[in-house]
Amino acid sequence: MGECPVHNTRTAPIGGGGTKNKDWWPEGLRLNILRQHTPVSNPLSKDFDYASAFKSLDYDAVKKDLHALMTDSQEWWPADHGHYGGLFIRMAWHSAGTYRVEDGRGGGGQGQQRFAPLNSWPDNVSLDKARRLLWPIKQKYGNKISWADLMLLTGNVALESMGFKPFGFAGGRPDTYEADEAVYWGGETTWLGNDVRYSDGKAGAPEGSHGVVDSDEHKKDHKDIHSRDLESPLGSAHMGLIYVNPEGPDGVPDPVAAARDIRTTFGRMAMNDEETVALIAGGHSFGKTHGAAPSDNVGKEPEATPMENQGLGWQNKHGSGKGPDTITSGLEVIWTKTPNKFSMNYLEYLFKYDWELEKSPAGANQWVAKNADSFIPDAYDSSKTHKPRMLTTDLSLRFDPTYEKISRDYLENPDKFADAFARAWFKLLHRDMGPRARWLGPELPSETLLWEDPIPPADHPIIDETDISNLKKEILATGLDNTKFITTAWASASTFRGSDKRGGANGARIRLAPQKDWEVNDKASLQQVLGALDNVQQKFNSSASGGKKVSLADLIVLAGVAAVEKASGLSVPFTPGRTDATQEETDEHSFEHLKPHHDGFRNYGKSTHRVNTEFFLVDKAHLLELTAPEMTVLVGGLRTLNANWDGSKHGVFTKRPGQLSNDFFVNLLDVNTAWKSVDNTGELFEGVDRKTGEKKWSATRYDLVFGSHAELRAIAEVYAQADGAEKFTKDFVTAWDKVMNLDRFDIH
Ligand code: HEB
Repeated sequence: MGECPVHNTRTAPIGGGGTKNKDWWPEGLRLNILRQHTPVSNPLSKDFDYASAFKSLDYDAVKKDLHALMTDSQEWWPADHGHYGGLFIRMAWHSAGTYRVEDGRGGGGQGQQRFAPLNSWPDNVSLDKARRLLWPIKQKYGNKISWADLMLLTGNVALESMGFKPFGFAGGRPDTYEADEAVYWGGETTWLGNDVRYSDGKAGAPEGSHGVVDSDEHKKDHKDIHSRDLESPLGSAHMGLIYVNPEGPDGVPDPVAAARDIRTTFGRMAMNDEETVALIAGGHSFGKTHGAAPSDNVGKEPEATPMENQGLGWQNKHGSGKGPDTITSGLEVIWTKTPNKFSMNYLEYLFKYDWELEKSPAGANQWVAKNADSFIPDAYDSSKTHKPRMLTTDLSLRFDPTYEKISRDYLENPDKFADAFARAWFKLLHRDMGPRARWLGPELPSETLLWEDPIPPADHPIIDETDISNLKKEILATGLDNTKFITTAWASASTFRGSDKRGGANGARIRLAPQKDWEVNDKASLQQVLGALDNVQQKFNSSASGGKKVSLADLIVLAGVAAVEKASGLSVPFTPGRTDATQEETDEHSFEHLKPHHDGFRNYGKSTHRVNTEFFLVDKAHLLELTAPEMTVLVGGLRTLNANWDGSKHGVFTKRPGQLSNDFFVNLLDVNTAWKSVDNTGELFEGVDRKTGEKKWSATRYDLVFGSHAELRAIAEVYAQADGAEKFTKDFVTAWDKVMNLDRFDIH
């Protein structure tokens, strides 16, 4: 650990080794995140459908095996206090807890804890053992249960096995088979560093922190632990931690300052103060921490451990290297007197005792109950006992005034605490699964939760082919500019993010707060479209036969379909069945995280001091689950359709705007046009005729990147070729249809 990953020259001269493009041009735009998790990296057949495999799983049998595993202590990695529950809860929590609400990435939905960097994160020490303990069960049930589901279900069963009743469980998380490169985990180059995330993207850490200090000038920008701001969208205070430093911010044992970090990082996980207290107090009702001796006894992490260890990292040469000699966090704490049984002891001790700072055997800051007897049973030696102990971050629940109120309330109301913990745990495990249509298995809660972004089921017959073609005529007869139907349909569908499966056109939430007021949605034009479609809807719903109804969500997409058909002369598929959610079913605060600050498809937003405009386009394309060719064809098409958010002409390289054509690519690649930057920020460009100097076009970075970036240019050429026009319109329609249906988990 601790080796600088960017200056390692020991790479093989074969097999893709050597100095690569990302080393030569570290700031170059990369498209690699648009081609991950494709069939070529997946050993399962292309038509393997995880949902149907899971439905054939003997769920009760898996749970029975998991229950038996909990107390089946193995010699190679013995169970503390005779129970693996604590270890498995930590595994599940660290699997799900990487989720960040700002971009929806991270989380337990893909089984990524099996792969780097997560499998080797310093915060995930010993979880390699937890997963290996699970292997016989994974092996037995095969493809019917994914690792992603199994790791989380095991956490749930651990709770049950220790006397706590969880809120429910849903399966349905298909595995991935390669490390996910799309998540920004931070810019630091040392484990546990935080020199970049708190200094506005510049490397340079404060005195006494674990980060790397490489410039005095940057040091003074780095605000102290009481005022610093965590870089967006990160959810943790250090590179390689799930949340915060257990010893306190940057190792300083200050529970109040630690509370500040906890609030920020748990907030990024979509948890409020009540949920945060419930999770920490609930979680630390179980298990123990491990710091039998200094961490220099511990070998390399799984990614770097010698081959003979078969992926089991952190080989420990202290004593037996396991059981009582285990070194995980370097802290040595047992919170309660029944670590393998749920109780109120954690909160009880938190307030009952005075806490005194001490060093763990590994030298880390932790707290011991001053005036307590030694009554907590040792994990292995029945003749030994311990005093209650806590981490700095546990004391935050008492010494932060807001957390204190909540903690005392939970202590006095055990049922309320149990309910809050059960709900927060369920949310933690399921937050990135998307709508209930994806939730599988016999243990779904019957209560609808607001954070599900519920979509009501259709309570009426759905429109048929004849209705669809009549409605299209009605829509076009409103006389509104076609472009407005296209931008509205795009605005509605393109809130979807594949990371946590939120957003999309279903629910018609574009007519509700906060979406109706987002700048990119051009309120005036949106209201015009919604008004017109509302009339179409009322007319249809009051006269249709057989109680049929059309939802506004369907009409918004259908209007886009009708407009694209008119602009292209092609027929565009449409699948009805969306319904409309209400404002009460919409958590405004939570939906605000879906707000686009950039949308290159509508030419919206520009560079920040850390990110060039065109990177936002690729990032958005990734959230829309688009390939590089799909991204390309959509941008080119939307430009000729004149669909810029503000009606500007940037990138509208055509003499016939409104008609779907490959003109964007033909004109962009026209060698007779010379481009020059026309503002001093490098955001806007003008294209002039090389001979006459006459101005022909204007463009943004979103537009010109398709001519300047070699791989995007290669795709653009395909669409600009003599044989590209027809392919272009067909591909555009296919990609358009894909975006419109990204959230249709009810039908696919
Ligand atoms: Fe925890 C453990 C920290 C939250 C659950 N943790 C633990 C440890 C530490 C921690 C350091 C130790 C490790 C070892 O082994 O050594 N946490 C922490 C922090 C936080 C937390 C800092 C924030 C504040 N947890 C949490 C949560 C949960 C948990 C939220 C759930 C819910 N943990 C846990 C458990 C355990 C731990 C169960 C035990 C494990 C065993 O036993 O193995």
